[in-house]
Amino acid sequence: MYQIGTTLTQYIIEEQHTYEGASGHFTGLLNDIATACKKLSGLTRKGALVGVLGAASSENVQGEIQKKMDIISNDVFIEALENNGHVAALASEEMETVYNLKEGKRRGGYLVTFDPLDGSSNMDVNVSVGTIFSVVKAPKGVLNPTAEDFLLPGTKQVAAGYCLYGPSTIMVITTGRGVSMFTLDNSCGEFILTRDDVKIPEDTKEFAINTSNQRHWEAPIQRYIQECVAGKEGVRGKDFNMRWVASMVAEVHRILSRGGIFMYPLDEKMRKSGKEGKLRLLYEANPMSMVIEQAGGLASTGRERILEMQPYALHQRVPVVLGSKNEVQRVIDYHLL
Ligand code: P6P
Repeated sequence: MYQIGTTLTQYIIEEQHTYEGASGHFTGLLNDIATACKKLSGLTRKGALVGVLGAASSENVQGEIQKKMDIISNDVFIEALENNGHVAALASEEMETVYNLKEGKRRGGYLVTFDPLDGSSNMDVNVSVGTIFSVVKAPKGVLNPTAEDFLLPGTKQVAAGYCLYGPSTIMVITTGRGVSMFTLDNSCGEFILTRDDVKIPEDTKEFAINTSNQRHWEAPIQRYIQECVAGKEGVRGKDFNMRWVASMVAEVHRILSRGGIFMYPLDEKMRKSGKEGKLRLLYEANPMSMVIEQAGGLASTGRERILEMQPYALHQRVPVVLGSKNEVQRVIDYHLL
């Protein structure tokens, strides 16, 4: 446990001292990620003032029209991470293939996968967006890692987290020893520790799902949501509230802050189009699942633990049910019936 008010820089350096023989590369990498998030916080705040809103003229690998900020934020992340010798390669929602470092740039011991601006369509309507990142160890002695090197189960992540660009800019990090939250103090440009060892309430009265897809849901999800909506007159015996921000970072942060369950399940419409879910495994589901589990929650596809899945593709999609332990377990149990 660190004292509230500790800066992220101090926190990371102290953490380094607890790892025997630490090289400092991990420390440097987390600081580079923080630098990228500070820059993105400034850009997202300015929005239209710097002409970063609206669509670019390109599509990403998902077939989604890229927003100008998607491309700008991807470039900001690459520029912050490729120059200091802490990473061996990068992968992103916004790039079809692995980003190998330019000739002559020092390679480091980590691979970073990121969604530079998750929920970016919310930028145009001034609703919170965020960055999600996942860190694994790079293969030793490989100058240019390939996509295969990124395809590790989520249990192999050495760090994961997100940065939420909302009324405050809040960075949430886990290195496998609990979850810490840092709020950006714009007056000094430092992330300040505002919550440490975060724990999610095991029960909740709040669910998050895009109910416009209801007619496509599978039976276990139909049942779970119908019971929530039935409220205290139904089998649950209590009323529920619903939230849907369409920005996973905002939903997860709410759950970390006060509990809840977030679901983007597989549905019949996805099945018919050959999709395995909406959210991406490597740079949305895995990092968020590590954060949620480190805070005492659960993260499942409904049928298996997300962190134990063996990825087969960089941009693989996966169903997601995560949040308060007892609610997620109930959804898992409904899938077993
Ligand atoms: P829908 C944003 O595009 C995202 O990947 C997540 O951040 C968010 O939870 C979800 O998709 C929103 O999906 O179908 O509501 O637009």
